[in-house]
Amino acid sequence: MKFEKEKFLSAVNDILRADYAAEMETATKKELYNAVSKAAMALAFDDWKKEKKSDKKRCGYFSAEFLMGRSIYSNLLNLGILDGAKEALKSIGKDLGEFEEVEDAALGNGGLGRLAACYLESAASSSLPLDGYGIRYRYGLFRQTFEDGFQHEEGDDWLKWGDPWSVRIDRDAVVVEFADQKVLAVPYDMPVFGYKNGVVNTLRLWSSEPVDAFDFEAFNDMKGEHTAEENFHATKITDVLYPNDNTMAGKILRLRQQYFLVSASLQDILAKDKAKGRKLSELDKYHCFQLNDTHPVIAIPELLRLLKNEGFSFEEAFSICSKCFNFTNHTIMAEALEKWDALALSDLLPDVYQEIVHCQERMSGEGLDPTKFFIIRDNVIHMANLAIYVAAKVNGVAEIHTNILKTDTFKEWNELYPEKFVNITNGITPRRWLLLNNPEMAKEIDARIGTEWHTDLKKLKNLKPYINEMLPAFTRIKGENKAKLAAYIKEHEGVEIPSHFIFDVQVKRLHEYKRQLLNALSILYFYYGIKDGTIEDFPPTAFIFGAKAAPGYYMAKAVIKFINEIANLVNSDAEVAPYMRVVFVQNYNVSYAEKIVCAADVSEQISMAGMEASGTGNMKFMLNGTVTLGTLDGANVEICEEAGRENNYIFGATVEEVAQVKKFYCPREVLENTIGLKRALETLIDGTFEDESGMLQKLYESLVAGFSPDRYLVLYDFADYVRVKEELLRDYGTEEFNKKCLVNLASAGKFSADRSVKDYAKLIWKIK
Ligand code: 26Q
Repeated sequence: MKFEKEKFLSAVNDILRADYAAEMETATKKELYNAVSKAAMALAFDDWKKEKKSDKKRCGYFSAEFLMGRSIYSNLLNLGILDGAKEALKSIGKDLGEFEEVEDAALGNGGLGRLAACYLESAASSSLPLDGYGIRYRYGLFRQTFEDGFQHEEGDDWLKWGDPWSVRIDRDAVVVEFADQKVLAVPYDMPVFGYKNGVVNTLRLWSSEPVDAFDFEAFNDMKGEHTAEENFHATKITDVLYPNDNTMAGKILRLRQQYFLVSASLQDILAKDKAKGRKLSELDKYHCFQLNDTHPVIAIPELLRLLKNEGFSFEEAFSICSKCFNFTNHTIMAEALEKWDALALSDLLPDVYQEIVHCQERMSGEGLDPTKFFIIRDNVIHMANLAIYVAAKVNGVAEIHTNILKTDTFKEWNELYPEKFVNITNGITPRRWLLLNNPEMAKEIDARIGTEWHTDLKKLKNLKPYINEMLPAFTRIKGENKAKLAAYIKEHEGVEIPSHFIFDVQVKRLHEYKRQLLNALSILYFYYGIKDGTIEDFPPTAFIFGAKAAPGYYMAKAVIKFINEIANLVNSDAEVAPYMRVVFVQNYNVSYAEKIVCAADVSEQISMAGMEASGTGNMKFMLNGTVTLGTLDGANVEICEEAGRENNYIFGATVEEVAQVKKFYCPREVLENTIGLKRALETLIDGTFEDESGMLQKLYESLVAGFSPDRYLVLYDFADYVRVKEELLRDYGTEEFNKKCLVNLASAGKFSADRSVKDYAKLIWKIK
């Protein structure tokens, strides 16, 4: 896009005058942010209109979560006007960097939601017609603080700065009906800009409102006084994102959210097709729908219901659905596979429930063994099974994960429908995760191999001949990024990290299977080793954590408390100060990740093998030239295939070993036989840390007591972890180590989300 500075500034000024009765000189930061954003958006309006009118087959990505982060910088980058806008603002004495105060749109919990955001950007950048459909939560993922080491949650008022990147489209509002309430679904459209290609797709987020702000019927019936209450119930549906990650809450309000999202989206899509004169019997010619995990799977019976209302028979409607829907699974954890109580669902959505029953009957009618294949059993509806039965394709998100789905989790289904199951390894957008977060590194790459890698990440391999020559620039820039992160951490967390320390990072949601506890115990092991002299010349290392725990997840919160206690112990000990620091950053989110990922020396990806479906943080670190310290789990396996196992630090039980070990696992035995482990573990109960809450005690018990102690083999993998970790830390700083970092960067091509969405387009969506 051609950028004309004067024209742009004058557009900004016009918006300031019209919307805020302000001008450049007098506008507040917030007003300026809104005006700059709106002016940029206006530049792409024609492209957006073109896309919205196009007749191509489109895919709808149905997702309860879109973890978009901050939009302004990535949007300006993709519009090709980031530098122009920076210059223009500078010329009037303003700094684009000040918009770093703008809140993230944290409309997602973690990996699954961020993946959806990356896919939207990559599809637009690859000129693929993909639109997102989601929920415009009034409050996104909670804001986290620590008080006395405990996590506290506050509401996330992400709209504080306004929402200039959305447009409310009242004319597209639809009514969504539950047995006990009717609400209005109002869409807010966010443009999704392709990278410098003139493509603008749409993320449509639905907001719930009362059907009539002032309900005349109720008023006439002399029931006017109920209106306020009805308002409250209506807006409540899209009030807040459920803060669970990989666990199931089973709350009815969540079911309302899910149905609200899919019903509004499908009604909207069908109405537009009808207005265009398209035949609904040919729905699959114009649309397909990707169901992002089980959360939007209720779209299947909803489309059946809508099509039957249009006069189709069940079989006709079923046939359409089986061509339109596809399903992605992101987790093998049984707790996270959505299940609904049949009675509750039939109470709330009787007609939808009937369609689920019809699916079940259809399945039985096919003579399938009901002990293996069921949708409803013991009055519980299994949404994953419904999705697999109806969907055209089912995919896992990394090779190893898809294999586990096929041979274990959904083994029977795979035997029944082997052609349904496919793998699409996850990816990340290289625009946000290298160009934008690490611009100096990007420039060094450009200088050597040109800019093609911006949209064809495989081209990074052309860096390989330059690795030796690029090492000084690489280490210099990494060093600068580390200094910047250290300053930010000092300001926001109050912890001093010398930037020559090794930055060893574990950032991701807090979950037992991700084993932040293993990392924590290793830190104590090193700490006591340094103190008692059994570990000499420990390489100075800062252990950096970032993670939110679901508010109701007791063990996860206990781990946060434990690590904060370790941080206190270590950071206030002058004797170890030359060797280590520990910091748990507060409110880890997308924007924090952008700062951390480009400054890390070690990427901790240490889940118990078989548990992490893919991971995408691992890819972000790799792309920024960071070695992985990890297990052979999720996409770590493919990272090693691409970059070479010798260039990463792999430890621990493999999936096969995990299965063997679990047969006769005795953690107490491991504890007795692992040097240094007991000392670290017993800090949980020996008074090293105050434990008024009893949380640390419970953490200890989870590892050694009860029916299935140490479910995630923390103790089992400890010795190997510590061994490989120490090896890594001792390698740090050598030329060989720096080369490993760059080999990782140069080998990250496979993990572009551009590749992922193209795989989806070809194998599943059949769109161009
Ligand atoms: C389910 C029911 C009720 C309440 C909440 C949920 C729920 C919410 C979020 C279940 C799961 C999630 C999120 C799962 C998730 O983020 N999975 C991650 O997906 C990434 C993208 O594919 C993978 O890289 C990660 O490995 C996987 O953990």
